[in-house]
Parts: sequence; C-alpha cells; structure tokens
Amino acid sequence: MKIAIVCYPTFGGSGVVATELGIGLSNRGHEVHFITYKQPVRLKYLSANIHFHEVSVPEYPLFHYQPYELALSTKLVNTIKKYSIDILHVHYAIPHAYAGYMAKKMLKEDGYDIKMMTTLHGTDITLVGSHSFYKGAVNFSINKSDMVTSVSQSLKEDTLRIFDIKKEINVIPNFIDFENLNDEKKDCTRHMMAEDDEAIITHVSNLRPVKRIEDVIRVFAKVLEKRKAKLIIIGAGPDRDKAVNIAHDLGVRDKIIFMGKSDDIEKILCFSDLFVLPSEKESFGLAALEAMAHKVPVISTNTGGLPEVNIHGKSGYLSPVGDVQDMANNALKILETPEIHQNFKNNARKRAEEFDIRYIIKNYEDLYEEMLTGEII
Ligand code: GMT
Repeated sequence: MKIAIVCYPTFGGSGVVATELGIGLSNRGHEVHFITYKQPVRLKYLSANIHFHEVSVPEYPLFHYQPYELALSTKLVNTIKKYSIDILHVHYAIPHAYAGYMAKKMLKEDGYDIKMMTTLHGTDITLVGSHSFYKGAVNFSINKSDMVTSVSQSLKEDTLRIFDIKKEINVIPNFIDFENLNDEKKDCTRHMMAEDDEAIITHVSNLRPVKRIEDVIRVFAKVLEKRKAKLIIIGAGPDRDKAVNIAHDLGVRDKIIFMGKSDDIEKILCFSDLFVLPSEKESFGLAALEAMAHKVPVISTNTGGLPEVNIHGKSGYLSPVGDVQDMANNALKILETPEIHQNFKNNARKRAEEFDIRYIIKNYEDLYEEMLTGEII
C-alpha cells in the first residue's frame, strides 16, 4: 500500500508513534510518505520506501497566525495525487484531522477518493480538543474520518464521553520495536551518572503541567530521606524552572541531573533503576512503556491508560494522582530489596513484550485494508 502519514515531528509521543509506525510499515513493504513541517526526530534515514515532504508556511505580515492547516491540506492534495497514495493516516486530531478532511474534499472534486484514518493520542481529546475553542471542529473532523483509532481503551471512553462521536473507535495500543531496541549493544556508562550505591531514578517528558513534574521531585526527595539516589530528568518544557526551584527548596538540587531533550534515552534507561511518571492525565504513557522495555519498573499514577500498560504490583505500582507519599513508599519497596527489584525488572520487560510492534502493526494494516475494500479482515 501507499500510505501518507501526517504527524508532529517533535519529541512528543504521538510523533514518535507515527514515525515508528511508518518505519515498521515500510519494513513490511509499504511505501510511506511523511508529511509534516520538519523531518520527524525519530526518522533518521530516508529510503526508497520512506519519503518526507515538508510543509512550509511562508511568513506574511498580514497574518498574526500562519495558516498551517491550509498549507498542509494543499500539500496533502498534491502529494496524494502525485504518488497515487491509497491511505491518509493522520496522528493527533488537531489540526491534522481537520486539514485531512479538507484535502479529502478537495480530492473528491477531482474524482479521487482518499480514505482517511485518524488516530487519537490523548491531549488532542482530553486537554486541548475538549476546549470550547476547538471542540466543534474536532468533533466534526473525527466524525468525518473513514476510520478512527485510539491508543487505549481509556482514551476511547474519554472520547465518547467528551464528544458526540458517531463512528466506531478502534483501540490499537502503542508499541515497541524490539528488533531495533539494541538494548544489549548500548554502552551502559552508569558510573558517569551515579555512585555504585546510588539508585538511579529517571523521568522523561515534555515538562508540561499535565506531567506534574513537581511530584517527581517530591517523590525523589522522600526516597532520598531513606536511601542514596540520583534523579535524571530528560526533556524540556515550561515547568523546568519550577522543578529547579522546588529541588532547591527541598535541598535536593545537587542530586538531580537535568538533561534537556535527548536522542539517547535508551542509553539512560539501560542503567536506570526506576522510572517515575506521576501525570495528571496520560492516555497511554509511551514513556513508561519504553522504560519497561528496558527492564525499568515504573512508579506511576493510575490515571487514563496507565493501568493498561503498567501492572500494579508486577511491572511497577500505581498511585492516585498527587499521592507522593504512596509513590515514594512504592519506589522504596522496589529499590530496597534486590530480589524484589530483579523481579519487577523482569516483569516490566515481559509486560512490554506484549506490545511488540510485530503484533500491533497488523491491526493497522487490517483496518487500512478494510477501508480500501470495505471488507472486515
Ligand atoms: O503528552 C505527551 O507527552 C505528548 C503527547 C503527544 O501527543 O505527543 O502524548 C500523548 O500521546 C502519546 C502517544 O500516543 C501517549 O503515550 C501519551 O500518554 C499522550 N499524552 C497524554 O495523554 C498526556
């Protein structure tokens, strides 16, 4: 099949999932065209089967906001026609489903019937999409998609509760490409980050309020009351300074390494002892799944889709949002006994293997086929 993928090219989870999916599809012989404003960060190489088409929006003094959706739908129409694309797959509803639908309508005028799948990722529904500024357009474009998927059961339920959706929502969870994980080959330079007797706790996110970065620091400070540890924070975002201030106030700043955005998350995860994700909302928690794939147990909240990924008492623990004492107790339960820690590490990896791309990708292929033929595979 020839598949056009629209996504955000940044470090966010939806862009990562879209890129890994495109790479996976190309490995299975499909021709994949990424259409977005920058080459996706996880897309390291292009090949005969993987193409990238840049959407540019020239500055014009009259525009206070550049009309990205307009440029995107025009680019979609041109690319879809030029390469005879079969499927348009947009990730993150805002504004991609809306721009995709415009492209679909324009193509229809020329007698070209493109099938469009929209994959909902989380904040496009729970945080941004539900805002009254966007809600009507998001509702409309989800209903106009030929196929809709969500990355967890919890997100499906949120979507049906928040919007007036007339379409079936298919749940296809996020995944890990274990073949390219290379976990054995990474140089695990633990000693550069911490002393041998210090536990390494890691957090990866875009440091937005929804991630509750202050809770990461508070949990860490409580762990430090009982044992030696280091905290590594990977990612950049608006709450970074707040996190630094809280760390100073709690007297733990010198035990925290802020790494900023990184392409080397795998290298850090390979020597991490624990991963902390205390989010307010989390439709899936790809960062947690990536940690688990590297045998890192997860201390998370029980919000959204996290219980569908992290199994309480097996791959980690779940706590109510904001309950830092419970999260710290759980962290210590795992870190204080080597046998328990080893058990959780093994369970985390085993659980992550259930999300192997080899099992998940077929679900997308079947739905593409269904859109094209009308037959349920
Ligand atoms: O919240 C983020 O870190 C970014 C955001 C995105 O769309 O890029 O993540 C959402 O999609 C991810 C991939 O499907 C999910 O794993 C995240 O749970 C989800 N974030 C939220 O729901 C807050």
